[in-house]
Amino acid sequence: MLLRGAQIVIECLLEQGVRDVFGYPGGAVLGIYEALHEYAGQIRHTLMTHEQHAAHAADGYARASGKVGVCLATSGPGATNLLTGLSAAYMDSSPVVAITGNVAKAQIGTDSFQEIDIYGVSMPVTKHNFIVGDIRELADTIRQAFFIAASGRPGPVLVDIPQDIAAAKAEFSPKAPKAPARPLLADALDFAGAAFLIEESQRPLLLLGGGAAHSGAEAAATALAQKLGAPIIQTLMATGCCDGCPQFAGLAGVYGTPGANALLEQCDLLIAVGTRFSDRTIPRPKALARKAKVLHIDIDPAEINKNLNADLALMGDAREILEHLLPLCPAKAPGLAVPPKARPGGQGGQRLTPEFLLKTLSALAGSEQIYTTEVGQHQIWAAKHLEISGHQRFITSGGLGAMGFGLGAAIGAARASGRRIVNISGDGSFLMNMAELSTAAYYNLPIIEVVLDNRSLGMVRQLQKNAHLHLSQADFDRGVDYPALAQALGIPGFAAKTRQEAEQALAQALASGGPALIACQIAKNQPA
Ligand SMILES: Cc1ncc(C[n+]2csc(CCOP(=O)(O)OP(=O)(O)O)c2C)c(N)n1
Repeated sequence: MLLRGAQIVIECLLEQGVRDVFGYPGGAVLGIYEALHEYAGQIRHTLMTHEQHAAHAADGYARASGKVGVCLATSGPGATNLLTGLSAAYMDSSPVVAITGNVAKAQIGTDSFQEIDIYGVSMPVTKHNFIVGDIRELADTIRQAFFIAASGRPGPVLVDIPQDIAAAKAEFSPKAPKAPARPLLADALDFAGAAFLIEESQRPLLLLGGGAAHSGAEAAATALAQKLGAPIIQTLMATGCCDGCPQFAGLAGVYGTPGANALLEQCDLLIAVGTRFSDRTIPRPKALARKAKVLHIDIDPAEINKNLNADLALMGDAREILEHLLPLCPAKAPGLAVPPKARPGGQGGQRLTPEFLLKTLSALAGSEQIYTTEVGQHQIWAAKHLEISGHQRFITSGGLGAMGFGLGAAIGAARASGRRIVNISGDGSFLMNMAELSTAAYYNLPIIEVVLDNRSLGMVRQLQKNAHLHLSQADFDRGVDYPALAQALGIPGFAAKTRQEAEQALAQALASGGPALIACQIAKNQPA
């Protein structure tokens, strides 16, 4: 059939099974928005308040559903606004396809209105990107973008479509979507070597990263840890993966628990699954590498020996590799004891503390709860104190650490799952993206925004204090009435200063089913 480029875009999205798009219109995407209107009822467009959050929403959608998330923006400022969101998806290996409009081909390179070389600018923060120069290539380019985003180690892909390509006509014939490429798989020799390393070890330890969470390796990792009598520790990206497992020993790294970090020092074999060994997880790689052998399991060959040298690597999907490895490994007597979990919870007398709040939330939340977070101390408290089990999920910006991520991701996750989302925020992060509450309100999304109000950019404050610097621009008390602000946006707002008020507000907000905000006043000085 003969279709306009913009219609071909929508046909290709439908072909890929896309039913949700997060975006913001503008001149260079008028054609695509026109086509969206023509196809209304087949694709649901969520109009965000900022393109950055459209990219975060696509990312949150992908993480909550396992499918590719899609965002759409106009040329120039619309496209550049996507970049932080794409960077977050890139660093956390989340499959996103971003579609941007651009000025007409003839205007490219003339400094025309809202013209930006988004192809050039997005190159370092996307897995791959395209600019479509010929209408006949449009459909296959979009298909390729989905294939690349979801294959191997997932990531964001950008497709830039000049305005005249969206307006031009071409023949379109549907094609079945191509399944993502199967990851590399380690061979029998690699597995034999890994089994030997494990057999030789006295004190094995499992470290799970985002790749383990992404591939659904929880059960296989738990089974392996139990067979080897080995504790499991995790990076921020794997939060919630193995919370319920008796072998689970907490968060590793800079903000990790002392118990988990001590295990890193004591182990003689580190079985690292789907982690890139970021500096936040392994701040002193040399100290660790001297003590322990490293068996690195990862889908991306570029990760092997990048930040930490591996004695052996098994390349492939984390779950598949662990499932293959399990029967090859000998059962072992425990070498390292699992330290008691550091979850104080009850401390602080009657004061409202993050621990109390997050534990209470965990107790009240149902088995389908999805948590998202912004970035700061509240993010670390959430990772440490939320009790995540079963189908519950934890979605956070681990690599880029982008304040503003959470509420956008919550909107995407709500669209993907229909489940209730609780976004854990700080007051600084909330002030960065609060306009997005109007999106939650407008679409009546089941999102509860929990603002941990410490009247400061707490994590910056903590860094300044730890480095004996002056407290510079880290404290602010703008006297914002958060509940009133929520009400102005059309959603219920609660203020909690005491434990009792927090408990009541959480219960009411959780019961309401719709969007809500709870502002919880907590102390300024509490470290993450
Ligand atoms: C977009 C962005 N700008 C700046 C930072 C640096 N930064 C990291 S944590 C933080 C403070 C966050 O404050 P808040 O949201 O109130 O959380 P808290 O640490 O107080 O829990 C800042 C400014 C960042 N991560 N992202």
